[in-house]
Parts: sequence; C-alpha cells; structure tokens
Amino acid sequence: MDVNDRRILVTGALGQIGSELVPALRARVGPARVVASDIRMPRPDSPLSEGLFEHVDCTELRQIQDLVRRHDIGAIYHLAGVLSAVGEDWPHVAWDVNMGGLYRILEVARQNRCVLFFPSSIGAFGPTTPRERTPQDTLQRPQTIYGITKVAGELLCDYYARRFGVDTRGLRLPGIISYVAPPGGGTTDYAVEIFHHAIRYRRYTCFLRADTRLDMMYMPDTLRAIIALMEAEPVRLHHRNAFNVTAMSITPAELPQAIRRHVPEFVIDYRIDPVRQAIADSWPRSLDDSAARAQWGWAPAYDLEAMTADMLERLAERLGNEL
Ligand code: AKB
Repeated sequence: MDVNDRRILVTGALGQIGSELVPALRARVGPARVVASDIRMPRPDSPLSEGLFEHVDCTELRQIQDLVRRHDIGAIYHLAGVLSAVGEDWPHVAWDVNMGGLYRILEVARQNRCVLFFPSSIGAFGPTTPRERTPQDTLQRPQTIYGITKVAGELLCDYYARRFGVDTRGLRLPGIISYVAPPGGGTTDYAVEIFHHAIRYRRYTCFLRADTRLDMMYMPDTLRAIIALMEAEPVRLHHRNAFNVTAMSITPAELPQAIRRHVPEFVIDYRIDPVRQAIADSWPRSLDDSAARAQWGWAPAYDLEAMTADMLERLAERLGNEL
C-alpha cells in the first residue's frame, strides 16, 4: 500500500479495536500521521487524547469530507459501527450507522483517493451457510440486521473497487478478545466478560450455551492481521475484501478449562439469552481462512492457551487485582 506521506484516519477509534489499533499505527508510522476519530470524545486520561483526535459522525458526509481534506488523509480504517446484539435492539440505528456510514466513507474515499479498511464479521454468514470450516466463498444469507449490513458492506466495497478503482480491503473478523477497551454489545462479548469476572469474582454466568462453538481471536493477532492486509501487495489479493480469518474455535465450556489452569477456583454457570443464542446458532462454528493464509501470509500467534495466559496476566495488572 502506498499512502506516501498522507495521514491515516481511524473512525470508531474509542471502540474495542480502535483503542488498540490507533496506538499500533502511531507506533508504526509516527503519531503525527494518525488521526483518531469517534462520535464520542476521549477521556482526558485516554492515550487517544494525546494525539490528533477529531469528533466526527460518520453518517454526516460533510464532516468526513472536511476532516479528510483538512488532514490530507490517504487511508481510512473505518471501524465505526453497531455490533450484532445491539443491532437487534436498534435495527434502524444499525442500518443508518453501518450502511449509511460505510457508504459515505466510500464516497469520500473515492473522491479523495483514499485506501479503505472495512471490518466484516463471522456475522456476515447465516444458518444456511456450511457451519464447519466455512469456506471463503459460500452462501451468505444472514438473519440479523448486523449481518445484513456486513454482507452489503462487503459487496459495496467490492463494487467501489471494481467500478471506481478504490483500494478497499477487509477481514471477516471473529469474536475479538482484548483487555484494553470492552466490546460494545456483540454476541461474542462473553469471551471478554468471562476474564473480567474470573479476576474479580472467580465466577461467571454465561449468556450462551456451554457447547456454542464460535471463532475467536486475541487482539494482538487482530492488529497484525489488519496491518498485514493493508500492507500486502495488491497483485497478491484475489479477494481484496472480506477475508475469513480465525485463530481459535472455542466454546463457553472450553474457555473455563483454560482459565482454571491459572485460577483453579473459577466456576461458570449459564443463563441463556435467547436473542444472542439464536444469533450465535446462525453463525459458523469454524472458519476456513486458507485464502488469507495463501494471499497475504496470515498466521495467528495465539491459540486458546497462549491467549488465556496473556489475557489474565495483563487484565489483572490493569484492574489492579491479584490473579
Ligand atoms: C459481535 O459479536 O457482534 C462481533 C462480531 C463477531 O462481529 N464481535
């Protein structure tokens, strides 16, 4: 990717991924070249308030246009969006933010020759998709508003690439496990909550069934995947967009086994949330990410055991608790 000296814009920078992607990009290309933005303002003690930060609503074309021109933006990481569970509570908001936001970002990218990263999701698949080793190219008939916006987003990114030559790239991300910022209302949030509860209370009540198998990935792998894809040689990218990526395929019953190796007294019980269970039951149980491996060298560094050990240690330190 050649963005020369133009700056990078990250939307939704205060969210789970943005909170860690912004510092990673600042470390890589220099703090003066990364503009963080969100519809919220960062807290004064947030590391994001130290560098360039813009308050922006991604559904407002003029605001994005103005920001991109003022800062001479050459690459946009468009992370602003509504997740799956919140989307079912507020379908109209999910459509406006996810589709309206992406469409406006694509338009600004087209007019200002920006490259674009768009995060799709395992939520882009539905109950009729093969659920084991879900192929890169397969049936996508999601039944959530979130999934519908993700499939439409994948197609819109492909359209802008083909029709207007916009360099759009993207990943189908699984549930992301991280200790800096919480996820904001997804179906896979249990896999983050469980660590907070293990450290604070030694017990957790899970909202998904014990045998609900879903793909997950630790944040350091997620950051590496995003940056590697954006830096990959374009000629190698046959798909460009919506690459399946995964690091582990786990259930709420397997995660406590890994946690108990560090917190032996940890216990889990279950109170099922029917909405999130139905969403999870419509998603893949494991993704086939061979296209990402072949086209831009994707390989995760953290499996369940390595992620659990690192996550517990760093989260305990952050929360000021003993393990
Ligand atoms: C969610 O659960 O909504 C997200 C996702 C898998 O896209 N974490």
